[in-house]
Amino acid sequence: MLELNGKTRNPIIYQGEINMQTLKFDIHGMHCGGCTGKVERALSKIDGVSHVDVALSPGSATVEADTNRVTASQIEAAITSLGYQVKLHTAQPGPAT
Ligand SMILES: [Cu+2]
Repeated sequence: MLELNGKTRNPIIYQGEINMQTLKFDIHGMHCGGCTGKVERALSKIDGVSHVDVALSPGSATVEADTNRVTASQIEAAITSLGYQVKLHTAQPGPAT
């Protein structure tokens, strides 16, 4: 809706709306600080990503991103292209296995 209190609002405001989310990824294949640094640098460069924290053991990345500008699968693709296996870590409890 572009009307608020009878005033038409600038659509630019809506285009610029941000949706910050913290995404956690499990990463396999990193074996040293060079690997974590490589992932961290690659993810930091992605437009919409504001903060990246990569851990070596267990391999994971915590990414704060504006999901209106970048999707989890784009981040996954960036990690995959470096040669690592990655899976979006869901915080919700899954079915018991
Ligand atoms: Cu390494």
